[in-house]
This record gives sequence, C-alpha cells and structure tokens, in this order.
Amino acid sequence: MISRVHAKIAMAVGVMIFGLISSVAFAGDAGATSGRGSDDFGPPRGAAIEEVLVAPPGVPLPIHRNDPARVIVRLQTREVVKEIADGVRYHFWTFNGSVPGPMIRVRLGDMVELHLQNDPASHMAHNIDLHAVMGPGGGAAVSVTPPGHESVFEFKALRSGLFVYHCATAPVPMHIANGMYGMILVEPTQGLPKADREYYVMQGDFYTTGDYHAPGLQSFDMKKLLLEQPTYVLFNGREGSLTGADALTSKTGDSVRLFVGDGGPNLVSSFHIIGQIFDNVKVEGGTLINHNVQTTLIPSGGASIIEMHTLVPGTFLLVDHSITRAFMQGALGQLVVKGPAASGIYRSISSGPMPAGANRIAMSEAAAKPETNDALGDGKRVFGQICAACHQADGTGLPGAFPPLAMSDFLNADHQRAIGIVLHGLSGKITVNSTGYESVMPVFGTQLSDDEIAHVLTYVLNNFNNQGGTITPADVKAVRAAGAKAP
Ligand code: HEC
Ligand SMILES: [Cu+2]
Repeated sequence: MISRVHAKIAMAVGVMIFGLISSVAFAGDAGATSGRGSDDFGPPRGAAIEEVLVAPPGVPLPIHRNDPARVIVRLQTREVVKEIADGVRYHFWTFNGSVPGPMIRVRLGDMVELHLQNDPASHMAHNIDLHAVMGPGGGAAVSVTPPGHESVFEFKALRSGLFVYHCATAPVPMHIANGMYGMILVEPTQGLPKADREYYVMQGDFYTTGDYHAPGLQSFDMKKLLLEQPTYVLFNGREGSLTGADALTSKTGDSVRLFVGDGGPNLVSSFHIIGQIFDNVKVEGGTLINHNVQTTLIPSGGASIIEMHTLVPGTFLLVDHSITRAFMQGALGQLVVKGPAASGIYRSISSGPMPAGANRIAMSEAAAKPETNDALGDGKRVFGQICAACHQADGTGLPGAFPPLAMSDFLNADHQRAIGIVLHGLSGKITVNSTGYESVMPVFGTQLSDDEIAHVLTYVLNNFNNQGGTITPADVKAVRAAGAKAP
C-alpha cells in the first residue's frame, strides 16, 4: 500500500519536472514539444467559435487569441462535376465543393470539434484523416459517413504546423485522386509573423481515361493511377486555377506567405516560383526554417510554409520544377506583381536577336517606346518559357512533329487565326511552308493573359525572319470573345 502511494507521488513529481522542462524548451522554440499532453494548454476558454471557411486560394484570417478555444469546423463531402481544364470535365469528389477543400486555421491547444457531413446526393461513404490529429487514423476511424449523414469528433491541436487532411475511405488512392484533400494550419501560441498577403495552393495528380486536353467528360483511369502516370498535375484542382484573372497578386515590396501542400496521391512536388527566392521555408510544414531557398520539396501528404518578398514587378510562374508537369500537364500558376520598376534590382540592358530588314525599323521604333519594348521583352520571355519547348528556340520546329514559326507562311498569312491557335490550341492537318503536319498544339488561353499572347505573337512576327506586324491585347480580347466556347 505504502509503496503504491509512493510510486504515485514519484510519478506525479516526475510529470511535474517533465512538464517544467518541456515548457522551458517550448518557450524557446514553439515547435519543440516532445511529451506535450492534452492538459498542457488548459481547457478551451470562452464560447465555442465557428470557423469561417473560405474557398482556395483564400486563407482564413490570422488568429489573435491568447487562450485555447473550442473551434467548430463544418466540412461537407460533395461529389461534383467541374472543369479540370478548358472544355474538359471531371467528376471530382471534394470537401465543400472545392479542390483542395477549405483551409482550416486553429491555434495550438484548441479543441477542434469537426463535423463531417456527407451530401445526401453522394454515391460513396467518405471520412477524414487530418495529419494534425493524434488518434487512430487521424480521425478516419470515427468519421466514416454514409451519404446524408453526419459524424462529429473532437481532437486537441497538440502540435503547431501546416498539416494535410484527406479522405481515407477505401480505395484511398481513388478518393484522393478525385480531389479529396485540403490543409489545416495550427498556429503557434504567439501566432505567425505578419505577412501582407497569404495564399493557399495545393498540388495534386489526376488520372483521366482521355489524354491531356481530350475534351468532354473524362472518367477516372485506375490503370494510369497504378502506373503513377497522371494525365494532369495541377495546382488547386484545375488547369488555369491560378492564371489570368485568377492569378495570385502582390505589390512590389510586399511580403507574401504561401501555404503550399501536396495532396498526391502519388507525386511529390519540386515547388518553385520562377524569378523568386524564398526567404523562409518551414520545411515539411514543421518548425525547421530554411532560408534563401530556390525549390522546396513537398512530399505527397505533406506541406511547406513559404515566405518571400515580391521586389520586382512582373509575372512570376508557380511550377512543379519536374518541369514537364508544368508545361505539359498543367502544374502552372501565376503570381502577378504590380508596382514601379525596380531597375536597381533587375533591368534589361539589351535584348534579343536584331531582326533583319523592315523589322529593324519596327524594333528601333519599339525601343523608343519603353512600354512596347517591355512588351517585346515579355513576348521573348513567354516564347522561351512556353513556345520554344515545341517550336524550338530558333523557331524552326521539329520535322514531323512541330511546324516552324520561323518564316512561316501559315503564320504570316493570317494573324487572327494565329491568335485563335494560341488561345484554343490546334489539331488536324495543316501545311506550313509546303510541308504537312498533323499533330496537336495545346490550349494556352487559360494560362496566358491577353497581354502575354499579344506580346508573344508580336515577338514571333518580328523575329525569326517573319514579316513583322503588331498584335495588341485588344486584338486577342476580341478573338477570345468571339471564340468563347459553351461549357
Ligand atoms: C506542346 C507543343 C507546343 C507548344 C508549347 C506550342 N505549340 Fe504551336 N504548335 C504545336 C503543334 C503540334 C502545331 C501544329 C498543330 C497541327 O498539326 O494541327 C502548332 C502550330 C502552331 C502555329 C500554326 C502553324 C505555324 O507553324 O505557323 C502557330 C502560329 C503556333 N503553333 C504558335 C505557337 C505559339 C506562339 C506558342 C507559344 C505561346 C506555341 N505555339 C506553343 C505545338 C506547340
Ligand atoms: Cu472519400
């Protein structure tokens, strides 16, 4: 009897000492948390808070609370048909109708009360596994929910960081491949440093029976899934979800924080922004901070918190630097930075091959007008980043596959048609400089803005021994409006 009491006291003292040590370690580093248990943050205080969820790439507002709270999160699993690319539809399975599902934002020590409702129109049962949960299946075990029902469970947010959540109903890879993932941010007690802008981006791989850009309603392809050979690799579940009118935006001098995750189901992401360097990367969404990073590896089912400053105006491309995925499978987004030129950091000194004959005049005229010069510079950039992959850096194309843009009679004959080709793609038989081609050019109207299409075509027309000419953003806008396809 005595010895048992003794042991209890010894244990209590042990726990006290341990608690002391761990809280000292914790004060120094918000993430060093070994041994933190459910009572360390105290019970939730105040009235329960309903989490306000917003669609991606939106992020819930930062938390300014000094005490843990009970936070009620309501997610609904929904099976919806939406566009995965222009003219291509897919039967997505989602949390709250979006891919990724909404980002959840709570504070370390909060008690999260998660309501998972399954839309009565669903065909499948769904559940949720949150990587922020300590408990069997991350919640999956207690949240299997048939259509028209609701499951509720609670968990304490014991570790700060950025965590993926996903459906974990069999076959798990299929539920994830159909879009069932999102992220939950557990803020440290002192919060995150202030950022001017925050965005939420999640990569995922998609497997459709049709090829890339094959039009119409596409179904899920189990064989491609098993081979890990996706048709699409996408940010936020749709090609073009972060381009053109939907591009992420910033101003020169602003600090930008990106919450970037990878839902998978299969591919890891080599996340990179062309023309930016990340000041801080919270590696794998945890507490380790790396600085001055070019590309950060995001595991499938993992995340990264990226902080940077946008110093130079222009368009910066978000890519998976396994770069085929960016330019040929859709993993491409844009960050558009507005503001005055930052010529002390970046400026053009001289640019491009000087065109021959009449074009030289066009060029020198252009050089006199700085904005036109910028346009040609931008056209050159777009050409190098996109068109050169197929039409080659010198515009001569590849026999049997890609027609030449250099001295192309087809291109010079009809500028309107050229705009339409870049906007909507091209397939079927064409003849360029007496040679036949029968291949497929992808759609670029989603990932390129009117400005960029105008710039790249003007650049091509005034280079590679073409006949010159100018295409304005208004010209592109008109062709875009005329050719807009019904969904
Ligand atoms: C993924 C490969 C690919 C990329 C990238 C690409 N094209 Fe093409 N392009 C093609 C193919 C293939 C054809 C021919 C299609 C056919 O046979 O019907 C073509 C045809 C054309 C044509 C008409 C034929 C000619 O030679 O004049 C123009 C103009 C053109 N592309 C412009 C562009 C521009 C501008 C870009 C960059 C924004 C671009 N393409 C990017 C593959 C590509
Ligand atoms: Cu599911």
